[in-house]
Amino acid sequence: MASPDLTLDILCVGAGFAGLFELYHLRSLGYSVKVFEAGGDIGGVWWHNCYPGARVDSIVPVYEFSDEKLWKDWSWTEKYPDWKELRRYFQHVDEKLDLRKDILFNRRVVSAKWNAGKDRWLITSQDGYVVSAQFFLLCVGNDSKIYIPDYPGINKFRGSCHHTARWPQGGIDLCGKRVAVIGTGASGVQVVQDVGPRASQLTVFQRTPNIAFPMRQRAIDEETSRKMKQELYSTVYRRRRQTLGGHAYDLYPKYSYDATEEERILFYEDLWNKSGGLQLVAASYLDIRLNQQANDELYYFWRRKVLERVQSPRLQKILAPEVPPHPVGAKRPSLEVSYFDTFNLPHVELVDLTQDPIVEFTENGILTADGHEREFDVIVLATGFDAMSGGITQIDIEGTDGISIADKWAKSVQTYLGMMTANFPNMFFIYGPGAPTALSNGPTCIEVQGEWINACIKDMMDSGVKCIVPLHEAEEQWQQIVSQSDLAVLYEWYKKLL
Ligand code: N01
Repeated sequence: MASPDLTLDILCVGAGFAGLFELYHLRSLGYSVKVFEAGGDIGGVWWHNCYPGARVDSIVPVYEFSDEKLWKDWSWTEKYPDWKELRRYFQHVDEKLDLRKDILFNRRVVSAKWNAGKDRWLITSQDGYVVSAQFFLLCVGNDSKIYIPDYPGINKFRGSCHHTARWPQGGIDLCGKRVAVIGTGASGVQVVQDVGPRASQLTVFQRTPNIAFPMRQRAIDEETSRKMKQELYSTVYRRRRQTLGGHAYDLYPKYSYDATEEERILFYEDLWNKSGGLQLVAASYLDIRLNQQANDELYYFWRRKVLERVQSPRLQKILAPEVPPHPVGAKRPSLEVSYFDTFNLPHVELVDLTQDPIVEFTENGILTADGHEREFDVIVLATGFDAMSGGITQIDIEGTDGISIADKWAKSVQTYLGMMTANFPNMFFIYGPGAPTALSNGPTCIEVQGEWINACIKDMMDSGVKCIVPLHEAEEQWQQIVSQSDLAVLYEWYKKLL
């Protein structure tokens, strides 16, 4: 076994919200902590996701740290800040908490092995640097491993081709360019509405229509910000820990069909016009994700709104089909400002991949099954991630039984409390699989999990316990709770809200 270049109490991987939270708090407890970050600066997803139009879909101040020393002299300019403002926020956090001195950038962790004799992890980065640490914290987020479909000829294309989460840091000038966007998730929607008006030609390749909700973006002036801090912030930070999704709002404490049809329509109109955003699902009726009929009703409400904005009957059918593509909220809702209007522009084209799949990339563009080769200057791959577990399994982490985390989780992800996994002692993960994660506002989930992990580490350190690992039985019990989150369990939970 290689001898370490550095010996620490704790090594964190990732300098986004989770890694910074852990670094600050664990360092304050007196432990030696470092963060290894694969990217070139702090911010996690907000360092990597600098594609045109990237912005957050949770509102501020919910989407930030709750620590008063950070928020008291930080003012946002928009309800949903863009990636540039989020990066400025992270710089502010760094200045306040003096974090950077303990972060090593451009240092990707590639493997880790538990040394049972010493009760420590031996962790190696891509450049061969080896760290010995008692605790190994994976703060890699749920969307750090990108997914690129295996298109034939993908390397043949001579123009520029980038995944949204690996967008060149210097940006690309897309004015007057022929642009393709593959994928219509949250990232694709944002690229399309941003780039559509300035590209000379934009072709969007859609596999599944996006039931995107209106963002209802708003500017925040200094006076509003001051008042919000004075009157709202502390309440928001207490409240966000009490709700299902870690936001300041929660499901409306009434079942859909306890309301009359008129009441339901007015309720949706109100949500649509006043709040928009994730609230259409997350502040909707209690059973909106459980009752198919109620869910369909919301879909058709949404569809009527979209049809009013899209002129072409052909595009209407592809963007907002008669049959719901999936239940509303089954995929995390995306937010849009002008996404649907963009398709009315004469130089914007929509390809329905269910009818005309991509056959291959060519030197000049993309060939679809109908024999049409479209030429592009830039191809944007908004094709998403190996989400949840991919950021962890891409690191070659070997457990006490010699089996890697990738092999352990190959068939199904097993965790205890969504923060640990059996055979991997003293290894914690935050905002990862088996936890609220995608259903929850990031900073809320990160603070709740981070506090639990920090208390656990402190307890162990204070009492001289060297090692903690979940029992297989405990893991199985947790797995049952997670996978049995069926209607009955959810109804029980929701009933508590009534
Ligand atoms: O990724 P996605 P994303 N051929 O997985 C399509 C957060 N986020 O980067 O739906 C053709 O949602 C795929 O099609 P389908 C947010 O949490 C937040 O957009 O699988 N298409 C889909 O359309 C979000 O949930 C913000 O049929 C293919 C798209 O690619 C998460 O990140 C902004 C394909 C992938 O969508 C991920 O969002 C951005 C193929 N072979 C991201 N494979 C905000 O804060 C995949 N697709 C607003």
